[in-house]
Amino acid sequence: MSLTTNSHVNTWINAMVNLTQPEEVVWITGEEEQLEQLRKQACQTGELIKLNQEKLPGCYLHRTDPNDVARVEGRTYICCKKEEDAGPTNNWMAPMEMYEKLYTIAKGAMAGRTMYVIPFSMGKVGSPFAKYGIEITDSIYVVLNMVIMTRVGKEILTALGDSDDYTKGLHCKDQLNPEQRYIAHFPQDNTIISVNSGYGGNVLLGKKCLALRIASHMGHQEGWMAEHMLILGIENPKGEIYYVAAAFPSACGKTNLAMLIPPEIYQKKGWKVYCVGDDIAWIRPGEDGRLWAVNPENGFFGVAPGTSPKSNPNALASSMKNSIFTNVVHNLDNNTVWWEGLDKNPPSNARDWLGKDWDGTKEEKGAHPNSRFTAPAVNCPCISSEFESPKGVPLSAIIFGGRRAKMMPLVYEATDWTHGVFVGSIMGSETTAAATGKVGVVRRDPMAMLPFCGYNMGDYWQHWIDMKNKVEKMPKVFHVNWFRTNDAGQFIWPGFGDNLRVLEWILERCKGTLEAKETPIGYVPFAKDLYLEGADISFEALEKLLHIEEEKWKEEIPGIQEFYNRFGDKIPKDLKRELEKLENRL
Ligand code: GTP
Ligand code: SPV
Ligand code: MN
Repeated sequence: MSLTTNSHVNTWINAMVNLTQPEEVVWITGEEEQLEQLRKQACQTGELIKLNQEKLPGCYLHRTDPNDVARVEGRTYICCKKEEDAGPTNNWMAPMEMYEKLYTIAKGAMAGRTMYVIPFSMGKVGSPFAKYGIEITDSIYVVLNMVIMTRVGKEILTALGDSDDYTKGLHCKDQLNPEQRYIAHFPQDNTIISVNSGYGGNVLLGKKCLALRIASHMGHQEGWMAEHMLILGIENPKGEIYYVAAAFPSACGKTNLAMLIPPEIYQKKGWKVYCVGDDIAWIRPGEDGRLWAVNPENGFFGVAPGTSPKSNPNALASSMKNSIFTNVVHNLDNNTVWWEGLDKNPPSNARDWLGKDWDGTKEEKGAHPNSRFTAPAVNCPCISSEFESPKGVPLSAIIFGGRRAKMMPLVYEATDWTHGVFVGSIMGSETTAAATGKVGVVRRDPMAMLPFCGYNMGDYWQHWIDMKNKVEKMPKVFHVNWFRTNDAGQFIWPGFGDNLRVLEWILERCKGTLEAKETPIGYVPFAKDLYLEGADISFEALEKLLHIEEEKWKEEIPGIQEFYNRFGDKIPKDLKRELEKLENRL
């Protein structure tokens, strides 16, 4: 029985039922009773393992197929009408061709299975900026994750009314065949189809697929921006709160920065940090001439390894109830979970992420490097009071960052907005386990959006540049790198909570209260202006982290040129000019 009289929705659902041939259709109402029934069912089939309910109330463990552990960028497509609108950084296929291919795969794919219909909202239901979607899936795991990551239930259908303004998402696990795995986006039809995967960003269609790829296209049309950014609020001892957004590539520190705990000495002085979002920001010009950001998500899909009471106690606390763990170690002694970096005591009686016996003495890791927790945002001890605010928070600064072992300074500031867009466009970062492929190779990842921009990246940069005509008081733009290493391969900057020291400098620059050093790449702090009291780093080491190695920067130029050349006419003139200016200054 359909939960709505919306004929657009019902026509589409009927077509998908005819195509996929499920045994049964279940609409997700959002009611706890129904969800509890689904959890029970998933435990019976082994899809979920119910964890120790005293230590981890409401928590479950899931293992994905071993060949299905990360996003698959090579199999992710933007199927707009014209190939040039997808641009050189996206895979493209003509919409008709892709529909045909995927409908062939989806045909009968739910035979003998149940189809779940999930009405969901990205953003607060009823807010003018919310985007509604309906995901069809044959996976209970997807249902339960979507319930945490988005707003799910009947109220979305009420808010949608008779409108056809919603994203259609079809997900079929099918055979989990990696050769037939496709994550396809049809921006002109507001449609997403994902087949043959059961993993995170490939199948939780509200997240990367809707809130970044489809939404970036919408933002381009409608005059706003969908970005791969955390949003955090920083309260200084005077009680003033400033908000910043930061774009780092996958597994490069967004969740950590979004929930950071100030160093003790900062806490004593009265500094506080509030998390608004850890992965996605929708950013619009506000009526007051500033840029405002909302987090369209409702939970965190965070990297487990490295999350510890020391590195990120807030993320850990968030995942201690009503959460789902994916591909971590199962501790059989007390029916809890473990991952590398949680503590120094791996369980001795356990199963690894593959479900094999594991005792912590083996060479192989127990948790997959891209193992994750799915945790409700409300669990976060430092969640911002503005988290639910429909208009979001005003941005003082936008911060780009990457994972660079060499060369890239701890922090630098762009000279103006256009230069800031340039700084974002030339971002490079070492690849991580968040996507399949080689790890640790430097690649260009503009604005951390390489895998997530739903249209031509050249047009995207122009859209960024043009925002300055819509906004009077643009945020200042910065670039950070927490990941410089010494000759022994150890991180030099202490990172994590100590990153607040860099944020403090950034806020001072936004207020205009601090001088900075002019360099060929932009403004860099004088080492004396970063507060180091209580930090595990010497002044000399900091000076090195702030030193601009001009020779190494010169070596970057040809790579940037080559990257820009791939965009042909689409490369904004302003960016070409910024590159020439950089070259001349070096
Ligand atoms: P996605 O969810 O994939 O978008 O990742 P993310 O950007 O939210 O990354 P996350 O905060 O989960 O961090 C990923 C990895 O980087 C973890 O192993 C962290 O321990 C590590 N990390 C985060 N912040 C820092 C830091 O300041 N310094 C160092 N050295 N490592 C960090
Ligand atoms: C990322 O890879 O940037 C993530 C995880 O946030 S996923 O949802 O799988 O894309
Ligand atoms: Mn992410």
